Amino acid sequence: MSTLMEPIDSMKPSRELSLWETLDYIAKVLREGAVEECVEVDGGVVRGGLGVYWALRRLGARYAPTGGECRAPLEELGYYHDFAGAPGRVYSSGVDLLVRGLPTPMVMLRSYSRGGLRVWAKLEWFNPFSLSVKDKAAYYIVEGLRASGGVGGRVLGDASSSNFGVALAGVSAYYGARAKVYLPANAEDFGRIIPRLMGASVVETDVESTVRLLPRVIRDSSRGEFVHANQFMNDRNFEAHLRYTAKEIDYQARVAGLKLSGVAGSIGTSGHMAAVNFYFKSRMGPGFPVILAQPTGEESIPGIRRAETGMIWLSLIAQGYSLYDVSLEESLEAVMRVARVDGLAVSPSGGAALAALERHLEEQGIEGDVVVVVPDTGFKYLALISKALK
Ligand code: E1O
Repeated sequence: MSTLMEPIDSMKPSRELSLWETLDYIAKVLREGAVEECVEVDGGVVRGGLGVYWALRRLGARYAPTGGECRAPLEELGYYHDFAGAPGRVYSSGVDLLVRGLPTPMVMLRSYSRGGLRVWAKLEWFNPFSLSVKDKAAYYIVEGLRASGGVGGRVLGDASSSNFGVALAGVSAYYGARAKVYLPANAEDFGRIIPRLMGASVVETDVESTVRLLPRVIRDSSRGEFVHANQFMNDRNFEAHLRYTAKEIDYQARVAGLKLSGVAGSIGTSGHMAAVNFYFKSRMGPGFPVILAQPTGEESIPGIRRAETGMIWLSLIAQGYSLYDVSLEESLEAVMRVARVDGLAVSPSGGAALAALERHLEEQGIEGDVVVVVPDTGFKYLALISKALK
């Protein structure tokens, strides 16, 4: 007997399960690499198997099993269909490019590969709006707002170290909304200028970190000035990276025949790396190495901060990762090493992830294929990089 499948888009859930109610189902689906339960659909409405339905929907599968044997491997459920691409790389909009342009490319780094280890950089600057990993969070958050009442004519506001503000401004412009971006004192020039170019308003402050801006953002949004996108708490940030960044790495490892033996990255909201951690701990087992970089002590590395400053998904969902303190100097040394051997200019946060990986390798070697998420390009951090060259 075979399994009957129906498109998830054709089903309406009888109620919504939150991300938190769905996590165990997501973990099970990833662990098994298959679904072993049917979604019960009655007149187009999902009556039973809501957990499986929401897990598959959140992971971006196209079909759900609805009858027969009720067992199907993920591939047969259109699980990787998100990455089918666009013929000729021709797109109807920047948003279309952002979504159907995925996966972002992965490049082997000669500067970090050695012996039985190959290190792959996943280049998130190939996202079109902010040229950074933050496009995915902004897009997914705005999609959520569009689904619950629309965004046209509205103002979408948030605090950002720079990249998320640009991404929010770009996606908002496309959907006829306006962004309002609150920046800390150490924001980058591009973070002050590009959102304005995209029609956003920018509030420049002398507050020293993005999280410390939140009380003001929450106060202004509760006065009804704007809708708070809330990259630090909105679960759509985490979900975007579960469905995209993490699943992309999974997909890319499969098609390239990699022996995936670890993933490294850096943390700001923790959206992307908490999702990567949850995904691969579920899929590969709790011992799968996930290596995270945080800035040492009081040092500032653009876009990232220390775990103890509070990151919802990292503290509540992610477990068993290895966290390394990385200095700005070490980050910039890593940026230089990649630039001089591979000819690629990665961001300081990408350098931090590589420095954390290097530290991990000194403590316990890894063989096989390790993916390092590079959130951004070095082209945006000229002042910092030119100082490092002196
Ligand atoms: C890494 C990250 N590298 C760069 C960021 S501070 C939040 C955010 C912003 O407002 N920047 O732009 O947030 P997540 O942990 O997924 O990514 C860390 C250059 C960044 O800009 C995040």
